[in-house]
Amino acid sequence: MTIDPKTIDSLAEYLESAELEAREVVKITDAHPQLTLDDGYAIQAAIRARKQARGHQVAGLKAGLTSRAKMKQMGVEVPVFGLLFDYMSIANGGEIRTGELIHPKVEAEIAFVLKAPLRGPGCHVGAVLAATDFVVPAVEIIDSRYENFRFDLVSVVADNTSSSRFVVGSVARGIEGMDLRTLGMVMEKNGEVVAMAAGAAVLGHPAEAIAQLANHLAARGEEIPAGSYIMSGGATEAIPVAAGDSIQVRFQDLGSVSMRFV
Ligand code: 0L1
Ligand code: MG
Repeated sequence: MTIDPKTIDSLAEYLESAELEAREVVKITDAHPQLTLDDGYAIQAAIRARKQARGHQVAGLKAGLTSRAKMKQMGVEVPVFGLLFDYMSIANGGEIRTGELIHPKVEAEIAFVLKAPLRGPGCHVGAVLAATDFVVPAVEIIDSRYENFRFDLVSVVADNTSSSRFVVGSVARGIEGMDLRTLGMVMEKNGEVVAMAAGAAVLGHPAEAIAQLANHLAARGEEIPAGSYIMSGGATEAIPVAAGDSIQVRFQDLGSVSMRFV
């Protein structure tokens, strides 16, 4: 850690206020170029503590920047991990108020729900599949608090990996007989196809993202608890949306997920 607890708290306040006030800010490494990835995760943990102190609960976990398309789009080489909170969950088919967001983008994801805890180190795709209760289709709405989505790895981790809203579809399926690598997703914006992908776009297999999350948490003495909802990361690049837009993502074998931006 290169910063003291007071600086961690003040950077958490800086980023969380930007989120809650839907206001973009300068990336934190401009003023603090010495920050490390561990510092970024410490700031993210301080944001979690601030939300929990106000009565919010963690509703899930996420891996981000897990596809080549996303890594290329954002100019990074490794995945990141973040938190989803209760107020971020929007019903399938529901409305998302853009006035509460800065510059939202959407991405199609496969989400996992676990029936057993997952603990690293050494967690792998096989262990994730054995611990999976079912998978559900999902769309994540990301909304970096940084100007023009311009950030580095440390800054985006501190900003809770741009978590903002998420929508979960209503078809849940056990993974028996499913090949998540070839599972297709087609995203339509206002009725036009804007992105498509297969599950393998996420680190070769979306379960790999969950394994990497378990290994990341293990290095911090934590595990993924049974019952957790975890988003494996956008298979497609992220698509910008604005008020008036409708998004529908059709998932092979998993139904569809839709929302309207108002
Ligand atoms: O879920 C994601 O892949 C987003 C991670 C953060 C990067 C971004 O805001 O695009
Ligand atoms: Mg995502």
